[in-house]
Amino acid sequence: MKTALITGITGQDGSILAELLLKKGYRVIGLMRRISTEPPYRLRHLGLEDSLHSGSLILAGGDITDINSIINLLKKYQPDEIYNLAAQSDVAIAFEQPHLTASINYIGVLNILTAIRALNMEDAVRLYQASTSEMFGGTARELKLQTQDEKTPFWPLSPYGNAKLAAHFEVVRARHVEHGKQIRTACGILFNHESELRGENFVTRKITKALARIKAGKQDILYLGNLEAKRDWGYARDYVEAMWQMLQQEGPADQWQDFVIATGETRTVRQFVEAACKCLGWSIRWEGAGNNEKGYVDDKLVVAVNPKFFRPNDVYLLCGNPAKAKKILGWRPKTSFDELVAKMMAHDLKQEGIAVPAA
Ligand code: NAP
Ligand code: G4F
Repeated sequence: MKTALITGITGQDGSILAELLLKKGYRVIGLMRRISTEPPYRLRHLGLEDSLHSGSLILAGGDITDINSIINLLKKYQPDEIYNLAAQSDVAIAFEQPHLTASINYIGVLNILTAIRALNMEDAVRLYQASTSEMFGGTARELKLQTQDEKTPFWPLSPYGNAKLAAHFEVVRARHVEHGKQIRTACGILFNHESELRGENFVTRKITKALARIKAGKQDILYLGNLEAKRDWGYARDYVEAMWQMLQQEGPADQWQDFVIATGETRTVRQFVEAACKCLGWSIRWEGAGNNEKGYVDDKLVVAVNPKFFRPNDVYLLCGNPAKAKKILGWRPKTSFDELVAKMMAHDLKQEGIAVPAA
């Protein structure tokens, strides 16, 4: 039985990856901060409590910024694979808390690499790093690139992107060490991926949750920031498959590779709102522009812009080209944009007690 360590197990990706690895027969160890709710609601939602009781899923207390937590975990559980998903993953918060973001998103990775080396585990372990399309940041605007792939230059525009880029290069460097032991590492440069378990602070879930509440008569208006931003949105369940596939690479460490994981399609935040409204049978009519733009359903105001949700710098266009992942890993997204929105909308309607017609 293989053992996998997941940092960030209480998050969207960590919980869905845990479910996948348990199905594959792994013993899964999850690093969990003491401040997380217990048992974590996403793991409960996925019905993983039995795995906790049987011991195939173990939640171990610790913090990625505390190197002792990592050393103790590696010593105790001797994982074959480490998935480093722990992060301060909210880009807007990163502008307000850049030091905390750097500490979790960059120093956290250094802690893992240092612990692997200190315990002489370089040959025994494989490391997945959650890199991000935010590292491409301004490439569309500055370099006029309409899609991004593994060869696209990085141009981060946020403290989040900066910290993730530093971590990315640290992890890439670990497999190219010239004098010393190399570690088998892979970075997944994942574009935005969402699900029913997406944090409510991210725009897609904020939209589906608010529209369901508006439908239920519990909320009047959904306030958003930049409606023009374009993102390449995929389904998280498809994306965790790619994480696992990346760690099944063969050959010596310096031949391991990083992969862009994306759908290859991009849409504005405004289009996401329209698609979510369509699931409710609503047709939204936009009036005004910029800070005064408003969305009406019939004559009811449903969406308005609030400048407090604008960021000091925003990434205007992300659209990944997953051709390399398709060719080498055989990975491709299974869930379409419309299916993704429908799944999220149906989940949030159900949470509001609204019956969803069978598809
Ligand atoms: P998420 O839902 O925000 O989950 C983040 C996880 O990190 C949570 O389990 C959180 O624990 C944990 N964490 C935060 N600080 C920690 C610390 N100091 N020590 C230990 N754990 C800590 O994020 P996600 O959407 O699943 O994303 C997973 C990873 O992929 C992140 O690294 C993110 O940056 C990256 N990524 C995400 C996307 C995307 O679109 N979802 C795209 C590209 C890359 P608590 O429950 O205690 O807060
Ligand atoms: O949903 P978002 O907060 O996601 P963002 O910033 O793209 O970051 C997510 O994806 C990254 C991968 O590209 C991950 F690395 C990262 O961890 C995270 O998972 O915002 C998407 C877009 C932005 O342009 C934002 O300005 O939506 C725009 N937006 C407009 N109104 C809003 C809002 N975003 C949020 N969160 N809230 C709003 O009201």
